[in-house]
Amino acid sequence: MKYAKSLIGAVLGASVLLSSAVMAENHVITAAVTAFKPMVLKIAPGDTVSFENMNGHISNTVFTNKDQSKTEYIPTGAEGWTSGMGDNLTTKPLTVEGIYLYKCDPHWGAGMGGVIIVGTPTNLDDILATKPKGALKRLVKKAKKALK
Ligand SMILES: [Cu+2]
Repeated sequence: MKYAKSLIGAVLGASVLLSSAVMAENHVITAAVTAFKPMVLKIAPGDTVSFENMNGHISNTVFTNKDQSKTEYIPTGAEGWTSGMGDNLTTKPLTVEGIYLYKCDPHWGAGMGGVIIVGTPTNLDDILATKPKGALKRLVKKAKKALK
């Protein structure tokens, strides 16, 4: 009896996993010269994102500050990513809701970065509280505009 119950549980669990896997979508962001297109992408929790045409580019959620410390502008509990130079990358399912900022290291000076908004932008105030400057400020502005 106990065995039967756990078996039913396992089957139910597997079918829930399967249905969420079927519903999850993959979205494509294409690197073009010194821009990611689309620059702002809104997706549902559990979706994945593929970065394509990445020859000469990097997709990186780790930002280096002036004092060489590192900051990730992603929701608490989320996992960021850093692609290899020139590598196309597909993220793991982005399950934690919020705003994810990323940049291309070689072209960050030209403002090459992007915004992925997963579900509800839970960390918008946290990001604004860091008083972003320069290209980062521009990214946050785009995010806010997309949320209106
Ligand atoms: Cu680039």
